[in-house]
Amino acid sequence: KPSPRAHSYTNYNTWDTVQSWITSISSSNPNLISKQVIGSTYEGRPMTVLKLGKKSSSTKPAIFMDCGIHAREWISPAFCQWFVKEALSTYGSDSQMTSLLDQMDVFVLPVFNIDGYDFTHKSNRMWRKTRSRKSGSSCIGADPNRNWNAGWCTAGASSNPCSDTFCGYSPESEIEVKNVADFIRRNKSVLKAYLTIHSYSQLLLFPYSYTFELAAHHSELLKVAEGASAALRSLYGTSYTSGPGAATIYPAAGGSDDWAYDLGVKYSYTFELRDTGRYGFLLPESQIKPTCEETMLAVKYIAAYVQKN
Ligand code: ING
Ligand code: ZN
Repeated sequence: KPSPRAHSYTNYNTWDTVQSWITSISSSNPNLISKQVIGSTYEGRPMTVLKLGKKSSSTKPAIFMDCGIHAREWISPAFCQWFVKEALSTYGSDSQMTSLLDQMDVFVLPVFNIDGYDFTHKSNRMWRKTRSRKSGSSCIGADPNRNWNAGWCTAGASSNPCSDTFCGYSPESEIEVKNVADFIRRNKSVLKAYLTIHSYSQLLLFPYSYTFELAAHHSELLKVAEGASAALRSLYGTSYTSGPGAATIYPAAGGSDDWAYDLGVKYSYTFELRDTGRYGFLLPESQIKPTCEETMLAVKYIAAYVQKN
């Protein structure tokens, strides 16, 4: 088996490279990272969650962040890798990161839809869904952001297995969704925020997407999103729009942020990173660094808010 190409924070890494990076970064930083496998993908790849935070004798509140729910949104896994690097390299020098990791844990799932991500590197760059199969249909995969039990398949989703927004045969039919939902349910008592990273459109979305009804905490969610967007814009002028999913992008049921919010994780946000369509999913590697740098400011803004609330 050939060894994977070297890992780089400013390139789009293949799954094999990300997997080796997960192993090496966690073994080189045992005081700040631990890892746990939360299950396997449909094709049998391990889903590993990294837990970032200073070890503590008492239970710490936590934030969960996933990247790469959709296979072709390559800037998203690049951001999770960048976040982990920044957390480790600025702990002890950046006062905000130090206090965050002293007081809270941040769970990071670097690639959610690993089978799909691997498929975009090897066969079809524009693949979005999982890679599950079911007898009776020749079409492969379901949309892992339509498969959560939140208004499941009632809006902006398709029951046609050949559609790119296929909601799946039932809520959590996709093993990757089930694994993450189980992890979030298990850790529900400590989880204060759920962040999920997508691209593209430059939006900071929050519940709801499955209905036009406003979330119970709408005003606060909007205020925090606007603060985070302003922080992001301060670096390179990149402009983001904040709002509830249904009204800001489109109605779409079965999304992870709506599900986490209805479970009780109040600060639940979907990021749609760069750009607004010039390159779309094919964002050039030259934009990885500025995109990740500006996004760090937004994520840190939300984390700081959650930490004090
Ligand atoms: N956008 C999201 C999608 O799954 C979204 C938008 C967010 C839908 C939250 C539902 C809930 O369609 C992309 N680019 O994937
Ligand atoms: Zn997406």
